[in-house]
Amino acid sequence: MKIVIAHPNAATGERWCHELSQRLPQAQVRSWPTDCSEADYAIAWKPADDFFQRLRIGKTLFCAGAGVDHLLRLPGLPAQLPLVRVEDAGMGIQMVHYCVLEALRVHRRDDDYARQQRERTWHELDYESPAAFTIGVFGIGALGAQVAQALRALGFTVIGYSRSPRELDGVRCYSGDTGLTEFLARSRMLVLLAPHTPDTENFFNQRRLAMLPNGAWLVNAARGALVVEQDLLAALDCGALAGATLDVFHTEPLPTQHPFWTHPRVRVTPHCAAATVIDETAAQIAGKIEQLERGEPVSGLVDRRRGY
Ligand code: NDP
Ligand code: OXD
Repeated sequence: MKIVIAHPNAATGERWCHELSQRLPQAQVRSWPTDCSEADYAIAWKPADDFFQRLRIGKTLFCAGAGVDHLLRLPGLPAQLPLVRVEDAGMGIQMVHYCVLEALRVHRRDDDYARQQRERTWHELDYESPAAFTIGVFGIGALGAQVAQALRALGFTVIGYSRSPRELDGVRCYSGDTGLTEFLARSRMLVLLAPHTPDTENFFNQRRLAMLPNGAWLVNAARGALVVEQDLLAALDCGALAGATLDVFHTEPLPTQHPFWTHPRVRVTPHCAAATVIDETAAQIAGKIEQLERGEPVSGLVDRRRGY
């Protein structure tokens, strides 16, 4: 069995090869670029544009992360090639920490206390019960559901929104157009954890950002393409939004001249909310390859029509 790993960082690619070879000793595992032009399986993260022209993948393509948008956009992706994404594999706990950190910062008014310290002001600000602070999680799949449950365990009121109707313990879940209106109107903090698809691209435009309560906070840990950057800047500048924590952007790395870098109401992180944990992910993928070799179905198969 031949497996090719394509990763933009050569050293990371070599780590992948090592982890996969340990788990599938019968396989020939190569790091891309390689002289081989055919493989049974490939595992890819943001491969070069000519990847599918230069490699024929016989059985299945695995994405080395949760979001497959970069692979679906790549020219020459064979229409019938099964594509499988990573399901959690150590990303959930990181995403929980990222979003909990932001929720506590905003709810406990961390920025205000930091400002007061700079001004040497001793003043206790009003405390609001977390139950009165509703956090909306847009996208309650593998990662979003864990984030929602963790925030709920901290006493926040948590609501969720998904493409299809879902149920989550203790979380009021919304879907559809009418659901969206109520969901957004209640979200004092909005956490984006939905994939970048044709449906979600530029979803958070001026009109939908204006549906949030005045002074809401946006956390985008999903993909930059979900948000119209100019509309977000305008909402921040006029004070309609109190702030935004942004881990993902239309262009990454975020260009040095981009206004987000210096905006007083924006916190920028470099797409680090949840990194792929190579050993856990390699174990997940190796397990799925074994299932496929036995002729069994695997979870995490991407539905090309939905785009995730
Ligand atoms: P899942 O596929 O498990 O969950 C996606 C969720 O989004 C589902 O609840 C789905 O709805 C919902 N969704 C899809 N389309 C829409 C839509 N049009 N409107 C509303 N909701 C929608 O994905 P994961 O939880 O594993 O990952 C989510 C995303 O997080 C990834 O696609 C990736 O872009 C991003 N990510 C970012 C990372 C970072 O470091 N910043 C790290 C890892 C992932 P339904 O339940 O009905 O299917
Ligand atoms: C992912 C990511 O999708 O790291 O896995 O963004």
